[in-house]
Amino acid sequence: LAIAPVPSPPSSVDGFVKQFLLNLNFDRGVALSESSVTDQYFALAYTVRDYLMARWLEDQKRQRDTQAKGVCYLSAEYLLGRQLDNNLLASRLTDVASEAMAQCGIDIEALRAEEVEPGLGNGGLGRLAACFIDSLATMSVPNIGYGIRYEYGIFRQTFVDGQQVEQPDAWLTYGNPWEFPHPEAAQTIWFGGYTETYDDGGVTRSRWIPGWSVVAVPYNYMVPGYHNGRVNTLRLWSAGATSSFDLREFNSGDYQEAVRAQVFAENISKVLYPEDSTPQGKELRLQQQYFFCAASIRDFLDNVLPEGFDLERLPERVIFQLNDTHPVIAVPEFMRILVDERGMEWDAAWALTQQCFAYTCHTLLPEALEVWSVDLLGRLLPRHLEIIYRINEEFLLEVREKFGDDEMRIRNMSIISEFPQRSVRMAYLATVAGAKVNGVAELHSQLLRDKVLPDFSEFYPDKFTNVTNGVTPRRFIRLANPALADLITEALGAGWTVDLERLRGLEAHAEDPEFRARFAEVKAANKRRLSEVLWHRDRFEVSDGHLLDVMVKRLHEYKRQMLKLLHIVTLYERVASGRVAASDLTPRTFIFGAKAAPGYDMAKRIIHLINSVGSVVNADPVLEGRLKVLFPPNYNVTLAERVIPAADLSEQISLAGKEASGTGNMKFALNGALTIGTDDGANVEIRELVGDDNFFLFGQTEPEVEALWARGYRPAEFYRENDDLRRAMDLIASGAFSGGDRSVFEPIMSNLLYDDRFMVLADYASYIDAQERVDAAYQDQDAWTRSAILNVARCGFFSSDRSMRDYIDRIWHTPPAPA
Ligand code: 26W
Repeated sequence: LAIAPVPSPPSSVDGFVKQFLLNLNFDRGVALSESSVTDQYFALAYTVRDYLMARWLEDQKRQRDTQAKGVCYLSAEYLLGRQLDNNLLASRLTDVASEAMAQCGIDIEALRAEEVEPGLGNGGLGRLAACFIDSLATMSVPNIGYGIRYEYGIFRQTFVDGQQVEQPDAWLTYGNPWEFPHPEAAQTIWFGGYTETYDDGGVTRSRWIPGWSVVAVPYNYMVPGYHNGRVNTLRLWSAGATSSFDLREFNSGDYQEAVRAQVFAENISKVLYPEDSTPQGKELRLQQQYFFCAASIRDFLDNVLPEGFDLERLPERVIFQLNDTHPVIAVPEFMRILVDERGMEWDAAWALTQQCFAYTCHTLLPEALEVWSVDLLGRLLPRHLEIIYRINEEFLLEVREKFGDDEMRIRNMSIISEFPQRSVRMAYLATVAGAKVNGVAELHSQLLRDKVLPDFSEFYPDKFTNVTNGVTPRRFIRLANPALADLITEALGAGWTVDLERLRGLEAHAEDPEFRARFAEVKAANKRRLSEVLWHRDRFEVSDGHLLDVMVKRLHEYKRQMLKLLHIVTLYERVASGRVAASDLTPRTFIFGAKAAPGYDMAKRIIHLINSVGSVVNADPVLEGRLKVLFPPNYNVTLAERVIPAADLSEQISLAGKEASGTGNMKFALNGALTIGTDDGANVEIRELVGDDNFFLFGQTEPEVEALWARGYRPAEFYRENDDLRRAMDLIASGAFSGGDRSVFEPIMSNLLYDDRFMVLADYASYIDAQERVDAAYQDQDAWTRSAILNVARCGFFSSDRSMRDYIDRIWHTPPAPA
């Protein structure tokens, strides 16, 4: 392994300056005196890269030499957030870089602000993938993350007259210093065509004659571990045309026709689907899925494995982890390669598949379970459809063997559903193919077994397991909350960042008044810092002394932003009607952050309502400034890193049984916010750990929800019987927040009154009651701070390092890496 010498001693500011100037001059082609902030940002990023490079190359070589078992994480989304700070932190260069930039007369903060975050994900699922690859690198577990290099990530959200307007996220406009394209390693990915049978020495076999192709170009990204010198790889695929110009067409002057193929092919990795929780059956989406799965599987088999590798031993070498159903098409692709291309017997190939794949489910909403119509699949991937049919046929034979000819059961378990149109249930295919199936929190895994896939858990009793989600403490404590990180280090010593259970040590400090005062000062400073960011960004002001009440997550009815809003309107209405004095309100600033899927009308209307209520509430002098509603647009990872450390109260208020896990809930608790939450997802585990005294529980439990549906839920009865609720809803319906227009928000109101799938009205009274407990608790600042410290101390469990250990023990069985 010939690696150029590390440019200079990492600890030396002089060396760093030299390398930075080298990059500025020779890569950007500018002199320092003439350089723009963009030039400086790029040169800084290149410099950080240079320091990581030797490690990266070494780790790739070591992996080739040792062939240790590793994880291929297949995910359509990686919501990475900004890279510069994370990579400085991982490589211990933060201080050196600041000092070096200062010597060059550059404010490093301006360079930090220059980075456009890669928003290659929608929300929880994509951010989870980013946390997991961070933890795997930090734990020195061999891992490649495979995904798609979308040219446009999640849309940029703006508000026009309070309504969401989407702008394209052109994150690559100025280039991307963190990626390494390898066009020479491009692969051809085929689609369409037909299948035919042929005689293979007396055996009839099927083969695929595909119709068209695109190329998949890999882009590699460094994934540095924290302070351990490890650098793993994230490999994202970009689509292009097989041959960029058809010369004949070009010569005949039909330029349009000549570039058509190019444009068509590039569409595949053009844009991230912004739908969240309700997949749309779009052909392009299936193309995206197959595109990155086929490229990744082939890359692993042809380029990562050594030549002549005995495939029978594959389970000793790799596990493909399916992040939800989006990459499940990798299963028939893997079977196709083994059987059609490598000539393996079906049974042997299937046995390998069932050891090499595992599936994580991230939802409970039936409408979010992906299905592909047989019609579409057969057109786009005819051979894969045949393979899926055969997998299903043999699976159903096994079911008959075990349960007899129970036709009802067979129909329920079939990978192919017949209604409303014949289609492939991707979650079922993943469950049959996977060595393990896991949910993402205890409650979710239990509901997955008992409610979503009961027949499967009976058939495969040992297949189902749980791995509760986690978040990386590097990004979400150290980077996002440096003041808290310093306080923790001072109290507990170093080491907690990679061993988060050590936070337990803070329990004792919670009893120390001086420590509490310092903790409270950190929170106050974080609020001031947020206030600056929001002023700079949106001209919002955060008043001193307010309880900061935060609800940030995708906008979805099941998450119940409407419940939060009804609380705000209730407080406002009580004062506006004169029944409560403004001076009796606990001063609160409510912060919302939420993107709605562009086609999700109700969600967009709710955004409009939040903004409309905000405008009225913020302007009405009757409140004496004691309530403020702030809704900064374009909530993303960068903003999350500022909002979460400042929060006092974390809103986790989904209807019980609907939020698979939540991961924002963990980030807030770890940053010393108290949670107001339902018994849902990982809230259940947070509450168990922090204790009832340090958590505001409200709402029905999942069995209570079920019972209410069974009895018959009539939301209008709750409206009629609760005065506060009726007044709040009537105020909205009266047009008080829409300049007298009663029609704009009518669809929201009638939906709540007559449908209310997520039981907002049923949980309202309990929620208001819990918020009154919050107000009361906030009166005693010192006791509140003690609770906040206990939240931090008791949530070490939610490190994604622990999640990785659970995956390793329960699913992957990758041996621990050498120290
Ligand atoms: C485009 C279609 C689509 C459909 C579903 C995109 C994304 C999804 C995901 C299943 C939605 C998602 O992000 N689920 C969230 O996953 C998190 C990580 O496990 C959980 O914490 C959240 O509770 C869950 O909603």
